[in-house]
Amino acid sequence: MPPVSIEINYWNFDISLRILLIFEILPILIHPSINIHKPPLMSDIFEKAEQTIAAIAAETPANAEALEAFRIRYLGTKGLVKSLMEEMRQVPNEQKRAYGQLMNTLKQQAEEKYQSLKADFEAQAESAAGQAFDLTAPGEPLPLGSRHPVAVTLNRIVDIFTRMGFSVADGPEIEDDWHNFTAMNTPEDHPARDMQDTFYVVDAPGMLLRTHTSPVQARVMEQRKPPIRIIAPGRVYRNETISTRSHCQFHQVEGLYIDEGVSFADLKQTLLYFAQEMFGATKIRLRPSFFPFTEPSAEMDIWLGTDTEKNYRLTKGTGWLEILGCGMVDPQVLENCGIDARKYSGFAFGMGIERQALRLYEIGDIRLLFENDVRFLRQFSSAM
Ligand code: 2U9
Repeated sequence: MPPVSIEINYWNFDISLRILLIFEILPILIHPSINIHKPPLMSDIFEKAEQTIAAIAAETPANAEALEAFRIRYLGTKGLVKSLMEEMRQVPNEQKRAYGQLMNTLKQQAEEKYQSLKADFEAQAESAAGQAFDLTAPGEPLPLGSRHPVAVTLNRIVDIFTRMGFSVADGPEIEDDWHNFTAMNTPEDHPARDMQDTFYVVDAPGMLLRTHTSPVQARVMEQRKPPIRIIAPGRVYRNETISTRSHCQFHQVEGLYIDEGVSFADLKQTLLYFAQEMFGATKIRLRPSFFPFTEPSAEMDIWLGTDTEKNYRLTKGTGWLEILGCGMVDPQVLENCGIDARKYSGFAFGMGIERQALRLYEIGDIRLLFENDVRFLRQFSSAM
């Protein structure tokens, strides 16, 4: 039988087949990335990985920007490490293990180089910042605080009495009933306790927040022999409704002078000197009053006059302004505190500091003194 020859003539193909050949199949066959006619050689893939490892070792990024470029080139989401890992699909099973190890080395080396250079550049940047710090430059100005108006007022009072030979004493703010009330001639059912209702410590019966600084003087009298010449400034508490004029906490200065032959004349002269120094007052007056711990007792007023509208308003048209309470220490109080009342006598006085501060600085609301709002306190920055 003669051989059969089949001639394939392109032009014999149907038009749609010819389009398919030219536009769909030919581009696939000639595209460089698709090695249909040339499957990848395993040796090429391995070689490329090894070359990349060598390239990483040879890289020398000189600064942080170059290091970032290094990271993107090797470790980025479209980086070489990732694309080489994707080649794993092409590696025959028996070589996958070897290729996997190569990939581990590659990734590890790229990571290690990146991390160590990153630490180097960060340290360099830090020390460069240190060098840029000018030790001779003037410092940042620190905002200066100022004394609280209550402290300024108290300091003035303390200063005047220390000039007269009084020393400052202090004691606990949580007191026992004896020192706060009973020793001060205010036993449990005394009506004066109503005016000095306070806060009681629930877990410690008989303990309370002191209502005045008198227990400080009582404690000094228990411990020392006369002559005693002390002032006791400090915080005190009362169960008061808080308003513009009163608060449940405030500060007092109390004074005590005990010696042989101390008289009401001594009290008067001491407090006149205080009024002159503190307020520039020209005269004082003493009005009879009552306190459980002094007998006789008095309220001291200073003369302001009614010349100015302010003085008229402050003194309610009388010219006199009440400043403090005072009196001769009740002999029973001396005895309560272990002092022989037949041998010694003394005078005492007490004043509220906030009240003086409100008047001195013309502050209209006592609560401002306890809020510690710097916009308020800043206004006293010139006071000492
Ligand atoms: C002892 C004996 C007597 C202290 C005194 C006052 C008068 C007085 C008030 C002023 C305004 C309290 O803050 S205030 O409400 N105080 O009027 N205080 S005599 O007498 C003492 C103190 C201690 C051992």
